[in-house]
Amino acid sequence: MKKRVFSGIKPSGNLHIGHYLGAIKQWVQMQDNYDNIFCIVDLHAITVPQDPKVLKAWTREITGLYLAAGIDPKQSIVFVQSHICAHAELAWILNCFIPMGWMQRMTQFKEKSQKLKEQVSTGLFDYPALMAADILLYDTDVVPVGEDQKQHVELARDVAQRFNSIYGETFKLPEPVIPKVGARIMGLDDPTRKMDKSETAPGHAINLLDPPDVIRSKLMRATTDSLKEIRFDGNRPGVYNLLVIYELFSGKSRQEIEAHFDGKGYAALKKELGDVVVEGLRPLQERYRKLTADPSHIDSILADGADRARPMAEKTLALVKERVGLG
Ligand code: AQP
Repeated sequence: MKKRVFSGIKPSGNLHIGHYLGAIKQWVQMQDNYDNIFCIVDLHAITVPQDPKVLKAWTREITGLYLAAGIDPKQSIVFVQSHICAHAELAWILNCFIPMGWMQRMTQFKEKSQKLKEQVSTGLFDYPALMAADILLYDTDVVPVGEDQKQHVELARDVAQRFNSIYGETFKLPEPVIPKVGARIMGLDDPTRKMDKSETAPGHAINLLDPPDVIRSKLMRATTDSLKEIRFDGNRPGVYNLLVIYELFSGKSRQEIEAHFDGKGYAALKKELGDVVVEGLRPLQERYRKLTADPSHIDSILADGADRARPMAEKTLALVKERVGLG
């Protein structure tokens, strides 16, 4: 029996290279060795305001990008979270087992609520309960995520343990898997902050569907520092971030990269980085255009994915309701 992977992305903006290097690339690499479920988590997206038409369009765009990046819908289940009611239903039940103190410790809520102030929704606070439901419904073993999501996966594990200790073995305990390199790709304009899809500053992120000239010009404007040497030095966040992106797209070792750029300046680094990123994204962009030429193709993949995932989710939910005494 293969171990099960569950992961997802919110359709709340353009996917960027942080999503690719921190999440999707890992999913593709792990695909053959695991039993995979990849979700487009639209219920999570509405924790902040969304335009309904744009939300639907992003849901389909992200599905196309999963497939273009190499997720095979025959091998892996790909579906939309809101197509399976069990996610919202289990989230409500888990809410009743998660102490407020656990939720109040979640750093992502603290950061996001500072920006939104009194407009912040209860749904955003409750985000980790819904994410725990997503993971626990499918007997998930492994959750590949970027560093920012580790705390949420740990909460899913804690609530599973708590529920199991009250009602007996019900949920499998999931483990987060964080990539060694690329777990936190930083903004090009401000390398002290995570590359973020809700950040709209034009030089912040390289989106997966950006044309080559846009990619090159964003990189040429990326923040560096006033030093000269091109080295993997975590204390120089701008240059370090560019080198990590270069490392992940080129597949070269850090030693090779430092030797290659020895004596060269930042303009050369940015230019060559532009070349590797453009070439790295070219096949994905070409596949995306082919896959989305017929929009009904994406919809039929999502319908099939929901049909395959639903019985698993409903089985877990029925067991939970029985244990709790509902119905
Ligand atoms: N910059 C990043 N570096 C590495 N991994 C990243 N991920 C996101 N940004 C980076 C990983 O991608 C997966 C899906 O992310 P998500 O959609 O759940 O949330 P997000 O994109 O991280 O949300 P944002 O950027 O904060 O956008 P909004 O403002 O729309 O909510 C996760 O595994 C994440 O770690």
